[in-house]
Amino acid sequence: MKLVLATSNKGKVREIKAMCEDFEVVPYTELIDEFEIIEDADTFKENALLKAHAVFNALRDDSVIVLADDSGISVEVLDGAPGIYSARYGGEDATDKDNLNTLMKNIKKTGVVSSPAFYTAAMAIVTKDIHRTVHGWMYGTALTEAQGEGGFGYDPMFIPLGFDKTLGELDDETKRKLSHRSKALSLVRKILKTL
Ligand code: ITT
Repeated sequence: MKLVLATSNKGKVREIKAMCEDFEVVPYTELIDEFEIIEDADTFKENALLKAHAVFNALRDDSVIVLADDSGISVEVLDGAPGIYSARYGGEDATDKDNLNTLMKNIKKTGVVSSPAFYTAAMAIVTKDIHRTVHGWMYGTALTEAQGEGGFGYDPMFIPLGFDKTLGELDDETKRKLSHRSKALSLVRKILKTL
């Protein structure tokens, strides 16, 4: 089965490919030119659907299965921020590093060195006949100092529950076993089986 990913985030592509070795996984940017998708919905779920529909329509191929991932980190001491705004937390053209530094700085400003936090991944599957969404979560602690270089995005500042190292220090295999993305993907698989 071929899955077209509605993402241009290389970290997501790498992780989804590693978790779906039994599928042919192709980022949409290998099939058509990358284009901007305005993610202006209020929830992870609606933004995931928006991305999946945009790519499905752009591909002009009724036989494709499109998978989108909208995700982010929510920090308790910041009342759930950045949440759906995770990709642009450090500004319009922010890099992953800018976002990471902004989040650590803003947690520090509240006077703490760490805070409970969680990642959310909403995934949308769109075909010519269906559009479905699922969610996965990963709980843990957000730090004010980055540790390690592994993973992507906010991983160097996030310690998953039950561990004493950040996702920047833990190996890819460990993240794969417990991540929000892998939990959502296990539900995606159940839906794909019904197609
Ligand atoms: P697409 O919309 O093209 O998929 P994006 O990077 O803009 O790519 P999102 O809008 O879903 O994706 O934003 C997700 C943000 O949350 C982004 O800054 C990621 O780096 C971060 N993020 C999501 N999952 C993550 C993970 O597993 N580890 C670290 N950071 C993550």
